[in-house]
Amino acid sequence: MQPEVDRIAAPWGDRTPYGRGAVWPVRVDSYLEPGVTSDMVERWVPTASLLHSNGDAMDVAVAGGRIVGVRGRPGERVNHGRLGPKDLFGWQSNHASDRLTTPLVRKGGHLVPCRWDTAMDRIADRTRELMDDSGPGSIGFYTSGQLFLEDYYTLSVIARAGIGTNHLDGNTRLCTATAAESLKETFGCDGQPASFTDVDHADVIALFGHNMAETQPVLWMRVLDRLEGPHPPRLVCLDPRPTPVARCATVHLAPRAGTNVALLNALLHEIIRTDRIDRSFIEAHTVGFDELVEQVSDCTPAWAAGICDVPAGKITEAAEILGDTERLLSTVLQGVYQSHQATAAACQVNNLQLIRGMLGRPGCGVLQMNGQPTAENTRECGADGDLPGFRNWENDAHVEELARIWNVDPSRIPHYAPPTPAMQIFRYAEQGSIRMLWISGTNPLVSLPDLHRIREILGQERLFTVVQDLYATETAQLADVVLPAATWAEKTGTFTNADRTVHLSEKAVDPPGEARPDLDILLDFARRMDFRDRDGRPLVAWHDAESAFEAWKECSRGRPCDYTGLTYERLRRAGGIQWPCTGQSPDGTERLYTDGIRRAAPDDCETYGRDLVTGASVSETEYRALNPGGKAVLKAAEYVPPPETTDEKYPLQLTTGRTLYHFHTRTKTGRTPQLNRAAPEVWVELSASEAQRHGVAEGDLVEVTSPRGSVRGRLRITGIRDGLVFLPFHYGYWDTPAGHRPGAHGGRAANETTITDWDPVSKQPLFKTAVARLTLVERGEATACAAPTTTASAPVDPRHVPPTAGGPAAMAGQSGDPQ
Ligand SMILES: Nc1nc2c(c(=O)[nH]1)N[C@H]1C(S)=C(S)[C@@H](COP(=O)(O)OP(=O)(O)OC[C@H]3O[C@@H](n4cnc5c(=O)[nH]c(N)nc54)[C@H](O)[C@@H]3O)O[C@H]1N2
Ligand SMILES: Nc1nc2c(c(=O)[nH]1)N[C@H]1C(S)=C(S)[C@@H](COP(=O)(O)OP(=O)(O)OC[C@H]3O[C@@H](n4cnc5c(=O)[nH]c(N)nc54)[C@H](O)[C@@H]3O)O[C@H]1N2
Ligand SMILES: [Mo]
Repeated sequence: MQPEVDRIAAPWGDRTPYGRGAVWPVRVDSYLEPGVTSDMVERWVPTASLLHSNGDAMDVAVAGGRIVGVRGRPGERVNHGRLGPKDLFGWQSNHASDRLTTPLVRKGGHLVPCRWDTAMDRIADRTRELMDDSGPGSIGFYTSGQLFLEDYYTLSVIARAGIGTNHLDGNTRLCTATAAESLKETFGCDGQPASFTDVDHADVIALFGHNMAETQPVLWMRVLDRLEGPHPPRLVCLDPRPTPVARCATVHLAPRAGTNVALLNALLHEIIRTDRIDRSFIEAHTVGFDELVEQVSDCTPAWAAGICDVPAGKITEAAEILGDTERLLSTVLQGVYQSHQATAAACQVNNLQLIRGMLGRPGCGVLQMNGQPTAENTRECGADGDLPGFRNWENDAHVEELARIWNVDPSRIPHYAPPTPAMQIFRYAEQGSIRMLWISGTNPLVSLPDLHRIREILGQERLFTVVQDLYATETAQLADVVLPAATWAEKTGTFTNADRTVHLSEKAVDPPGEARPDLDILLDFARRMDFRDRDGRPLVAWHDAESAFEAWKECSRGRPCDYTGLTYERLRRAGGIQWPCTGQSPDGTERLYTDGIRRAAPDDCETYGRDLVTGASVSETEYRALNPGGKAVLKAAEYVPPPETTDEKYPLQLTTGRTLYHFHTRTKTGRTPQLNRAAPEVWVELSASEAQRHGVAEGDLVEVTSPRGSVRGRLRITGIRDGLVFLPFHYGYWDTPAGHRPGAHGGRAANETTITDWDPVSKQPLFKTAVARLTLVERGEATACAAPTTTASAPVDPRHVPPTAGGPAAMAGQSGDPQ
């Protein structure tokens, strides 16, 4: 192993191969800012990464009251010391010179600095006024997957029992709503079945619409190390782009965007036809097998080949690999969740695991992945469209239990209808029934679909908006009140990664200026509003992160996400622990469903489910008849074509997504020199033959236009499937170079082009299936496209494109186990 590596040029660092069932070797990655050596570090403060859902555990180096670097924690189950490029460099954005340092209020059309009292009073006054005049339904909250558990739980209590509004959701609706929904539909309840350690044991790893190499680089290092060791696993990849995952796959299926269900139904068809199924498992643990067999009976590989434009032989080959293995691990992410028929497709992956009996054993399971670092907590705490503790809003006993915990009357917790999904909250704001929207830790003016519309909604005079963020984002600039938040390493709290690992993240340094932890802001609001329980005591009875955590533990007791065995002290000593963690399982729980399905019984389940094609609710009576014994439900779905189809005017399919070096709307990674230099500007991906058809070449400035709007960027010719154009969605307008203006012809944000539409089951917006046309704006001549060359955007012809590298500024340490 080299002691130092340019982690922009080599994002995954050096290999430490290991064999099946062995322990993944330790490699400690570290980065200290120039001029700082480890003997100058005064303290190392434990936390985990807040720039993806992997939960990479790390120590923050502090010197002179500042963060000066990070290093991976060798003893942690998730990363064994490794860090990804965003983990290594991204903390520098904490120190950006344009952090918000005071609250701002709108005066005469401008945002001007003010005191905390002024800002908070303005919010509390408006809340009271609206509650009196229009009722709690006029107030909405749109939160995040990037705050901490303690923040979400507090917000959930404030919104649901304090104000009594049903309009509370997270940007998790754009992110992991389908993960949650597919787990509810199949297993009756949210909760990740598998564990990251399943990578150590699997013989086949199938990645469905998941570019793990770029979006969970440390988990991908684990896969790469297995691929180089004895008995390597085979990979199956379903993705229309030549991602690093696709390049390592034994079979890469690159379907037409929006056709996942057709492909998955054909895979199920083949596995059933060739009798590669586990009949005793199906019998013991599932219902619905006959309906599934019926649904996929005509879905031959030849049929799917016509729909997906994938050779039938490749589908058969994939089915053989998936069907023959003894240890199958599947992962699912946005290529499924944000594509057409999201929940229907995600459920077919669950079905694949179930009919093969691949669940609850080492190497066998499904990871319906999370994306954001704390999305799991948004879901658990009910700061999204769920009740806290995965409780069922239609089950009166669940609502009563919650009311008992909060000591309020059950009627105070809205449960007359399902909690309002984010896209509907924006719709209500558009129509004028929601008059106040409190946005925390998310930047909808870049991340929501169809930005033209979102700009109009948030720009309305009659809508009072509060934005709680670190920077003056595109969204903050339209707010009535802006609250400066402290973030990761400036505040204490817990969060939970995609395989249920809970980490404690400790405060390492003070926030800049008057910025305050999100929890303090919420507690301040609760105090000003004077919310009371039914005995007249404060509804929110906690005062800091640890006491909020203790309150949450009681709410989680007996639920699938049981935290009662955890304390801050235990997390401090042991590092990450997987929930459920109770008196009976003090060390946490590696896998769910090791001895059968546990949470699908009608009295226990989180939902009675929905029809996968129409989204129509299944009634309690129907569910009791379908699944009296609380087994897993094999839910079948027919393929239906995507809502937008290509035509003469819009001949290309359009999809959007991520690159390794940036996080979302770039508020952090755009302020990190090493990361921003690696991918400084928006680009457009097209295949070589499609480029030829359009008469455009690498480096040309092109415009991508959909029925909603357009984006301008330089062309990168890659191995993406023909007929598809890809835009990264990271680029907004806060650091716009000349020529890119919001809403103007040729914007910079991919969401100028995306559609206002969502999955009927999970209500997750469709970011990955639309149509567009592409036109030449200006020849590139000698100008190169700045898209990364190390990732899915690698050029097919690298000759005239400078390779992505970080140089001396990106050299990071890597070493074996220090002990
Ligand atoms: N570097 C980086 N890492 C991140 C993030 C980030 O912004 N940057 N964000 C985090 C978050 S919040 C999330 S949600 C995750 C997302 O992580 P991923 O889901 O891995 O990332 P995406 O790029 O959104 O989409 C994955 C793939 O879906 C493919 N795809 C598009 N349309 C279709 C389709 O119709 N069918 C199939 N099968 N595939 C399709 C795309 O080609 C793309 O490669 O990443 C997390 N990690
Ligand atoms: N076209 C297209 N659009 C997409 C996607 C796609 O693939 N394609 N993916 C979707 C997905 S999966 C996601 S998750 C969303 C992400 O979309 P957003 O949530 O809008 O993206 P971020 O840039 O992460 O916004 C988080 C905001 O919170 C602020 N923040 C960070 N830490 C803290 C904190 O501790 N406290 C507070 N108060 N604020 C903080 C950041 O500065 C930033 O402004 O985008 C979605 N939009
Ligand atoms: Mo996400």
